[in-house]
Amino acid sequence: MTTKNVYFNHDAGVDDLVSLFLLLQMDNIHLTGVSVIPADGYLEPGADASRKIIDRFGKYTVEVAKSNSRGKNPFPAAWRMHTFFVDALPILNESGTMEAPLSPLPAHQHMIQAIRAQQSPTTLLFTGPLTDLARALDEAPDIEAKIEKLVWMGGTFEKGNVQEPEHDGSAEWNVFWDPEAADRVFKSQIEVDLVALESTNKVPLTLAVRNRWAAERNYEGIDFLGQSYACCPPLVYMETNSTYYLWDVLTTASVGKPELVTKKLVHCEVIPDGISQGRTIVKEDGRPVNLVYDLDAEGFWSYITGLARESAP
Ligand code: AGV
Ligand code: CA
Repeated sequence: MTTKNVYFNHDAGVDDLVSLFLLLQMDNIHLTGVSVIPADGYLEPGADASRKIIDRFGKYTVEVAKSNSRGKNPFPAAWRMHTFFVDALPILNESGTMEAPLSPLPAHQHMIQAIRAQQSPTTLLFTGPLTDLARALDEAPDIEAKIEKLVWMGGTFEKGNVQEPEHDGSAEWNVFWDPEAADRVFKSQIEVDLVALESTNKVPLTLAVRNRWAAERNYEGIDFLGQSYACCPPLVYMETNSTYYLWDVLTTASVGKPELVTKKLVHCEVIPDGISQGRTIVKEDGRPVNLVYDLDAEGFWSYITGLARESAP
């Protein structure tokens, strides 16, 4: 089977870490590096949890780097605490060791090095803000030609999920954390697949999903899914600001199995400042992105549970 080079930059949320676990199970993917940015999570437990997931569930080892980027608009601490929960899961701490190497380089330089080290182009998977990519492009413009595409969970052309004073609510959080970085990346020539908020409406975390995982907890990997998502409230009565969708996991699944999603070309731009900062808007002469607007939800659930089932060592 031919494999695709993927470099993964994530921000240490529950679905970011679950995404790493799933990437490691994909036979058609060669993970060339992982980096962690402290946006919707904390840095130390984010890097530690990543290394432990690689140790426990990876068929090969992968180097992990920590970002030294800082955002403009911080995520709520209550959400960020989830990183500590995943990092503390007994299944990740049974061995009491951390073997996966930690890079001495900051994330953006680690990514530059990882892209340059491959003969063939690399697909970038980002499930948090784009700060490290914006910095990498400024420091090493040569990498742009070696980036196959960017697959990003970010943005929305419908309703935003930022509810903060001094903002109008129109933005998605990964853009809002560092709107200037998203603007910088959108000004590059890199092809972008966008998994926006509306792309994930069909995959909320519900009790039915939880129960399916619980019923199969004898599989170590499915138990890991259930345990990880145990700290997020499920969608029961109505959507709230704390409702969880499988945002990053869908984005990751679309890299491993592109036929799960349907995309359309949209021209857009990012609003870099002001009360709508981080908003993505459709604009006729804006930059093109491939927006995921539909998906095979049942195919998605069986793909990720199938990967998790096969993860047993
Ligand atoms: O906006 C979605 C992004 C995804 O990358 N994150 C969570 C995913 O990792 C921010 C976010 C929005 N609502 C949240 C978020 C919530 N209720 N809890 C935690 N994070
Ligand atoms: Ca994320």
